[in-house]
Order: sequence, then structure tokens, then C-alpha cells
Amino acid sequence: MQGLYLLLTVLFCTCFGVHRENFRTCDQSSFCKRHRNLPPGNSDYVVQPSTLKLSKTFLTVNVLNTKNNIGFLLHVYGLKDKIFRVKLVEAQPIRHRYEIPIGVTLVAEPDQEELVYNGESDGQLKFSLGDSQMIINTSPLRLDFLINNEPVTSLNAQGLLKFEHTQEKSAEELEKINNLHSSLNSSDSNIDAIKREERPGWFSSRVSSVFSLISQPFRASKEEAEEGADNDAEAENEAEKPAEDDQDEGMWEETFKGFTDSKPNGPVSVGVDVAFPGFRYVYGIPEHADSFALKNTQSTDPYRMYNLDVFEYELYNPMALYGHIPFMVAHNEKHTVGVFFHNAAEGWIDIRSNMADKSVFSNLADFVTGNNDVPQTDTHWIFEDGIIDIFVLMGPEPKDVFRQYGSLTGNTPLPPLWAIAYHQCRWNYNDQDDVRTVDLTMDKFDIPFDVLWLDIEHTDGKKYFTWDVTRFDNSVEMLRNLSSKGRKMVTIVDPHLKRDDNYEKYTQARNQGLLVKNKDGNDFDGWCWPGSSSWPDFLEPQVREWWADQFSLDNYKGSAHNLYVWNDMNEPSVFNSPEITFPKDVRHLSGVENREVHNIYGMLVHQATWDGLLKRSNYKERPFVLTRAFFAGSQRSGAVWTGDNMGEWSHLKMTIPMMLSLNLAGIHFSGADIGGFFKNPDSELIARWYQAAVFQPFFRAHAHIDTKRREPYLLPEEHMVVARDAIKKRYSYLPYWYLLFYLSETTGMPPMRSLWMEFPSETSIFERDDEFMTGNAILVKPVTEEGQTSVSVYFPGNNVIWYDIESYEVYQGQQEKTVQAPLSKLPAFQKGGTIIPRKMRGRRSASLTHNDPITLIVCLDKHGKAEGQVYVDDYHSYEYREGAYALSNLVFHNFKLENNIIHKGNGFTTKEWIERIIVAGVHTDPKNIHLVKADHSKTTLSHTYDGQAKVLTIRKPGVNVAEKWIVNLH
Ligand code: NBV
Repeated sequence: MQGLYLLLTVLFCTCFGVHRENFRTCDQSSFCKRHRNLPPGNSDYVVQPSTLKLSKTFLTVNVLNTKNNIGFLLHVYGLKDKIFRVKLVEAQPIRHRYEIPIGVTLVAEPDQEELVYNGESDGQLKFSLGDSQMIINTSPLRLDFLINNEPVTSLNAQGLLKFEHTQEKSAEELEKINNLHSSLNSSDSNIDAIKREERPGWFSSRVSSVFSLISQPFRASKEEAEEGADNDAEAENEAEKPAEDDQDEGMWEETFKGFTDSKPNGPVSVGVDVAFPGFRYVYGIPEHADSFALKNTQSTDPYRMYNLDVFEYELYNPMALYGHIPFMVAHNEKHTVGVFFHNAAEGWIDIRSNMADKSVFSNLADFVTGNNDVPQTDTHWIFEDGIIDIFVLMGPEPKDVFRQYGSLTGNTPLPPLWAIAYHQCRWNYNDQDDVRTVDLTMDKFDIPFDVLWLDIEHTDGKKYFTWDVTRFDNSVEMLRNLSSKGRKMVTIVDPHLKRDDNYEKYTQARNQGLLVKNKDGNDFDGWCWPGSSSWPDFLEPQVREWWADQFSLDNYKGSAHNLYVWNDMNEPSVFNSPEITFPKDVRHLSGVENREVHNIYGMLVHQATWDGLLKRSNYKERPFVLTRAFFAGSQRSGAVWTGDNMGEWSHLKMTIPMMLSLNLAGIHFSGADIGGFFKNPDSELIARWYQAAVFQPFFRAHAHIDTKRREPYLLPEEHMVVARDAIKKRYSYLPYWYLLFYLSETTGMPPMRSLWMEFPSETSIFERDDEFMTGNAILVKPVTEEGQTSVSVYFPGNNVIWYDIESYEVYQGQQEKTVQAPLSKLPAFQKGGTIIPRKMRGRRSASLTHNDPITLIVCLDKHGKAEGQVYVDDYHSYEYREGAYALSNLVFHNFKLENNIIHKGNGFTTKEWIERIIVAGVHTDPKNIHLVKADHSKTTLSHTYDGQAKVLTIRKPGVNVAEKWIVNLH
């Protein structure tokens, strides 16, 4: 293994940058190419209206592919809260297609709602669901979705629907493949080369190839297609070929970099275009290191969705990364709608916005307004396997779409308070002494932290659930020491098991038949950190149960209740495999190929680990598990981070769009490695990164094993102070963060929001991703450039005023302003009209702040009003789900601040009290301030008033946060 690291080090020092040639382009992926090359035009799929069957909440109707006479069934369900579900499946499949089981992505079978049939006319079947409508155009098939008769989404408007029905491999195909094999056997393949070298695939080539840019427009108009064909007889022949009968080399077997995919089921892909008439911008489909507003993919590859370990990923391109969520949101000043494609296979999405020729789409465009200037975004979704199963979320406002998506895939459960505090990580803390030194030195420098992390080197030879006893001979004592200050530890547990007869987790999994198989039915054997490894089949519920049991204190020796878990490499990462992951024809125990389920594997590792921690505490304590791979639904089992970023300014900048996309797609508890994983960032960058992350959901510093140590206390004094202030700021805002996570669980609203989520009708901010909102109250514009001492901030909102969070300086809404940002300053602003709870007492960890008093920050709007909430519970257990919490609504109006208890239940009490109330935007010094409690007792409160800043500070109201009270200003 040392050799591996040496090689790794040499490579880091000499050539940074992604090895694009290790990852397929659309052109190198036969299904993607086939779909992408389809010319738009009239679809071959027609609906047979006479077969329409209606029930109260859904319909079924036959669909025919007129080119090959293959029949399909179209099901459309009306679901609660304005959601349509559209499923298209083969009528007589010769093989069952994979459908993701309930409980994996969807929390439950979605509740249905009455779908009213409004009759058929002019070849259209018309339905309504509340104030939304759906029209099924029968010939060809096209589904239009409308809000109050205004179209917002349309499926198959361009006729790109293509459902590759399951076929038997023909004798001719088999012969072709056999011939190919005999010729290949005589040549040297990449697999052999890599096996000989015994090193990860991404080490095998150091030559950076030029990304082959694909510029096949999917939205070329029919006229264009015809014109091209006129000039080229060959193209004409191509265009006339029936789509389903196209034969291409990759249909029955496909080779990439010497690895052959046996494709036992042949071509089985699905694809369809999804149009958003009236929308210029679409967002979502994380994870890509790209802008928040998704880009036109005309001159690049489509956005790829295939969970991969992309070493040293590049910015601003549509390559796949570690996790994916096939959920897209379209937003304009009137509506917000969402489309969720429920499919676990590899996907690609093409996007064309606004500028494309609309003639193909004219039917629908005319239908909208008759106006050719209406913007529109056309998208084309392509999946390698599975069925068409699309949820159309009708919004119409951002908050509605988030609630609707959460109702399908679940919301983020409220994390324990410590988990949203500061995490100190690096690859690796070397031994117990190192851990102790970090712990003590953080205290010495007065830098709070809650969690210390151990990476793979803490194990005995990368056998997870074990300790390297030469470095960690008494982990229990180490954990106890941390616990004495309320601190926790996170250890890494990757899903690959070392194939070692003396490693119990492996032998158990092998002997019980729990491992993923290769195409020949033997346990799949791949290369990862421990060397030769196998992978539990997390798709099987009993395997997940077995895995979960490994986290009991008995099974995970040397662990303790304050030890939590980090799942890395769960895409999964397999060094000697095509694209550094499972070969597509790897078999799961149920018989499905990894091709069908690839993108949910990592999520199931995460879910099983989460279940393990739940079980360990007898379902009493909230778990914490961080994952790198994810899918729709991963939000239910903990946090996600954006993987191996770089210590570069551009990567700091990229944290904003990446996290906005994750937050939009339900992954609320997400963050990026502070400082950047690779490289040695300079201390200014580290300091600025800490500042930016204060208002991002998951707050963890991490670094590669070969980087210089960079715990915040090691920074030069001027930068150490900045990092420490940032961490302390984070701690002071924890009550607000906690409220945001409570709202995330209960309403589906993301804690980190784009500007348009809060100001949906302000068109100029739809593309803005250099600033963001934390909750509805804080606007953040981090410094993301070297040496920068001022930033240009756009303050949104007509008639809105913003207050600098430190000086309370006021800025008017709907203007771009230069704001000074010397090193010590994080440009952040509280919105006038909001009230935020903070805790200002410095503590070593968040766990020690549970009973600390609260400071309320009241920022008045132009009418002297403000509103906010405070949420408190025991900060670690599930008792809040039984009602043991207090939620209050604070309203400032007419010189009066009222604390109204919305909920206080199940015997819940708290010692938290109000220590201070700061009111910004007060224009006169009040003569008297009184506190009136629920028992009508009245106390005079002391205060100070800063006439220049217009800030009033009310001292020690001393009243409990979970009681009703009023503060009157006279
Ligand atoms: O476990 C080592 C690292 C980890 O520190 C990092 O955060 C992960 O994203 N891991 C990847 C494997 C090696 C990366 C080069």
C-alpha cells in the first residue's frame, strides 16, 4: 500500500487535473449517442384513446410505437398536493424492468388525489387535478401540464420519446460478439495492463486528453433536419431509418478503455424530452461542478448523472460526480415547477434554453400566448435502463415545489445540534496523541469545535470497524476524553471489504452470501484501499440489516456512543474497473445488473449506516452519517459533502452554486471541505473559506494526507484570528441554524437558498450564484477572490432594507452596492423585517451551550415591523417528534415585541432565557421599556441606544424563551 501512496504523491505533485479520458463521453456511451442523435419531429408513439381506462385517481391507456408496433401502457396518477405521476412501461415485456422499491427513494407510496376527466376533443384527452390541468395529445403522444390553463411543462413536445423495448439477443449478434472476442483475446487489453500494474485505473494514464465536445443539436428544427438531408443523400437515409431499428455497434456489447460490457439485455434505454414553456432558467440535477442556473449543452456533453469517483474534478463542466438527483426545477417570475425522473440508472440530460428555434415547439408556444418571444427551456432526459416514471410538481411557488418534492422523497431530519457546529477533519490524525493535541490546542487558542474525525489510516490495514492498535490502542479512552467536553468523533467506514480470511466482516459477508457478484456469478473482486476487496450488496434489505448490526458497541469494538460515521467511496469507487466503479454487468443478489441500480447503491450504504446508529441507541439518539455518494432520498440519512475539491479560490467560489443545487434538490445538510481537499492553500484563502462556510449548512475543514497541517490555530496570527472569528460566528448563529433545520424537516424549505427562492419575481437575480440566502433572513456575499477587500453586493427586494450583521449599516433593496470587506469582514446582511436568535457566550463546544441564554436580533423593516421564530428542544434525541419542544413566534409591531408560544408540549421545559434584545432601525430613544409576563407582572428593563447606528439594546429581559411575554417600548 505504501507504494500506492508514493505513486499518488508523485502524481499530485506533478499533474493536477481530471483524467477525462477515464470517463465516458456521451459519444462513447452508445445509448446516450442513440438518443442524442434523434432528430426532433413527429413522434412515432401514438395513444389509442379507445383503450382509456379511468379510475378516480388515475388513468391507463395504450400507447403504440407505430414504427415497430410495440405496445406500451401509459399510467397517469393524480397525487396529493398538485403532483402528477406519469409512467410508461412496455405492455408485454420479455424481462421485468427495474423499478426502485418504495422506501428507497420514495418515502411511501404517494397519496393519490382525484384526477377529473374532462372529456376528449380534437384528439386530446383532458384532465384536471385541483387548479392544474393535463392534456394528453393522442397523435402523436404529448402530455401538456398547465396551471390555470397556462402550460408550464410538456412531455414529448419534440418527439424525442424513445423506449428501447427489451429484445432477445439474435443469433447473428451472438456470433458477432464471439468473433470479436476471439480477436480481442489475442490482443493486450487494459484490464490486464492494470492488473499487472496493481494500481488504480486513474493512475494508469497521465496524459490529459482533450474533452471531445459534442455539438449535436437535439433541437435542430424539422426544417433544418430536412434541409441537411436534402444536401446529403446519406443523411437522408439515416433520418428515414426507424429509430427503434437503428443498429449500432454498442447495442449488444460495448467496450471502453479495454473493458467490455457484456450487456446481456442489449439496448434497454429510455428517453424523452421535457419542455418548460415560459421558462428561461432551469436548476438542479446535482451533482455537477457548474453554475446554479443550468447551462445550454449544445456545445458540450449533456449533464451526466452516474455516481463516480472523479479524481481532481474540474469546474464548469457537465461531467458526472459522486452523487446524482434527477430532479430539475424551472422558475420564472410567475411559476416554479419541478420534474423528478424516478430512475436509478445512468442518465444524461441535454438542455436548450430560449435561443433555440421554436418551430418544432410552435404548437405549444402558440398555445401559450401566440407570442414567439416567450422564453422556453427544452430538456432531453436519457437513461440507460429502467422505465419512464416522471413526477411533475406543479408548484406554483418555490416553497410549494420544495414541499411537494419532500412529500415524495422525504425531508432532512433535524440533526443533533453538535452536528451543525464545527467539525475538524484531516486525512489523517495520526494517533491518540495527535487527537489529544488537536483537542487541547483548539481549547488553548479558544477555538470551539464539536467533532474530531479519523480517516482511513486509523484502521488496521483498511479493515473498517477495526483500529490500528499501534496508534490507537485505547480508542475508548480517547472517545471518553472528547466526550468530557461534549465532543464527538467520526470514523470513516467505506463499503469495500478487504478479502482477507482473517477479517471477520468479510468472512461473515462472504459466508452468508451477502456480496455483490460479477457477471459469472462469483463474488465480485475489485481493487480499493485495502487491495483486493468485495462489496456487500446493499440493495438487499437483509444485507443492510447485517451492516447496520455492525455498528453495535459489541460488533464495532473500541467504539462508543459518541462515535459517528463517515461513508466514503460508496459510488462505489473501484480502482481497477471501468470509470473507477462497478462494471455495469456486475450482478446484485436479486439478479439485477448494477446498470439498472447504479445510482442508488451509495445511498443504500448511507441508509444502512444510519439505521445502524439508530439501532445502537435503541432509536433514541439522532444519528450522524456523512456520505459522498447520494441519490434522491439521501437527505433522510444524514449529510453530504462535495468530495475532493481543491484548495483554490475558484473552488471556494464553486461551493455556492454546488450547494445551492444540492439544497434545491432536497440535500439540505451539505457542505464542502473548508480549505479545499487537495493542494496547500495559502492562509488567506483558508481564512476566507471559513468565513464563507459560516452560512453554509455542513461546516467541516478537511485536507488530503499530503497537505501541510492546517488546523486553524496553525495559521499565521492574522488569519488564525479570522478563522476563529468565523467559527465563533457560526456558534453564535447555531440557534438560527437549528431553527432552519427544524423548518427543513417540517416544511421542506432548504436552509441555503438562492436569491430567487426568497425574491421569486425579481428576474435580474435568476442567474445569480455568487451570493445566497441562509434562511429567509441572512444575505451572504462571501469574498472568493485573492486580495479582495471589497465586494459588489446585489441587495434584492423592492422596499426591502438590509442591515450589515455587525455594524447594522443599512442598505436599500434592488441595488448593487460596493461593500468594504477587509480580511476581518464577512459581508452578510440581515433582512429588515426579520428576527433572529443567537447565542453569544463563547463555549468550547455546542453541546455545552444547550442551556445558554439567547440574544434576539430584531431588524425592522420600513414600517417598523419584524417577525421571527425560535425553536428549542433537547438538541439530541427524538423526543421532539413526541412534542417535547417549544416553538415561538416573535412579532415586533407598534413598538412592542411579543413572544407567542406556538407549541410547548409533552412536559418540555428549557432553561434558555433571553439575555439581550438588539433592535436595529429604531429612530428614537425610547423613554421606558417594560417587560410584561404571562402572569401580568411588569418589570422595567434597562437599555442603551446608539442614535447614529439607530440601534437599541435591551438588557437582560431575563425571561424564559418558552414563555409568553411582551416587551413594550414607550
Ligand atoms: O479516505 C481518504 C479520502 C478522504 O479523505 C476524502 O475525503 C475522500 O473524498 N478518500 C476520498 C479517498 C482518497 C482520495 C484521493
